[in-house]
Amino acid sequence: MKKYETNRLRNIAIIAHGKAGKTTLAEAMLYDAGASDRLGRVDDGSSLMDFEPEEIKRSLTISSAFNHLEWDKHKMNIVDTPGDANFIMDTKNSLQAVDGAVIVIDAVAGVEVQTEKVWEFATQFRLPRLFFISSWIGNGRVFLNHSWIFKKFSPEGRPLEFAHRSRRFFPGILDLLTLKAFRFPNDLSGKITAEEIPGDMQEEAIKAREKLVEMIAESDDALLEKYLEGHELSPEELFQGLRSGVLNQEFSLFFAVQV
Ligand SMILES: Nc1nc2c(ncn2[C@@H]2O[C@H](COP(=O)(O)OP(=O)(O)OP(=O)(O)O)[C@@H](O)[C@H]2O)c(=O)[nH]1
Ligand SMILES: [Mg+2]
Repeated sequence: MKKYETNRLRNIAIIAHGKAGKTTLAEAMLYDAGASDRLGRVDDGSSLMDFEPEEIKRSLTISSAFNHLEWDKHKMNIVDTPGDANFIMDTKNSLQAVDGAVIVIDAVAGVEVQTEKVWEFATQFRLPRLFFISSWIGNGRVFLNHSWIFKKFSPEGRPLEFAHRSRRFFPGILDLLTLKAFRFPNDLSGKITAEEIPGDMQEEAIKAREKLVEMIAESDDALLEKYLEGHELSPEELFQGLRSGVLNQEFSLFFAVQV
């Protein structure tokens, strides 16, 4: 078995309200990283994470499942946790053993009872966290109208991505760091194409990027000084700022891709 230095190991839990899409996200991560050669699905019982007979029968996670993948020379142990209220203590137990958490929020349902519960657990264990917005239905507005998610959990949080509003482009995202539009294929080929952001969305994206960069700059004195002097922050500086801001729990970031 391949060995990894401890600084290249990450234990990450996926947490959320029931049915938000945790297992589906875990399956997509495993597939995308090449840890699995097929995309497991909860709906047809082919999930690698929900493998217990009772889980397959009920199409839901009953106890935390573990799997790992390699990404950028790091080993990531992924813990897919239950979101159903009956099994939420299992989730709490799993959170004691991880370095960070991804909180999945269904774009349509928004913040639900167990979302608040798992947020409390993550706070209790002082875990750095990211948000992942699932189940976009081709309408970027859904996400924009969810600014109350930010207000509730992370007033300093910012989106890294917007959903692309154009039907022609969907499924796709606008990446605010690179200011590029990325289009996902409708198959599982993984061939993502990058394009310019369309004119009618540019102003909005640029404004959102300015706020994101300001937030990143504020997380680090050296970056803030450079930013206030009017210098551009390099992609590496932005990345490092994002990383330390999330690790120090100064802010959370919002990703949104699963459709
Ligand atoms: N369209 C769409 N459907 C999704 C997405 N994510 C999950 N689903 C569907 O939502 C349902 C629940 O998904 P799961 O991945 O089992 O959700 P979960 O959060 O693991 O649920 P529990 O384990 O019961 O807490 C399934 O029917 C999925 O196919 C998404 O991003 N888009
Ligand atoms: Mg599940």
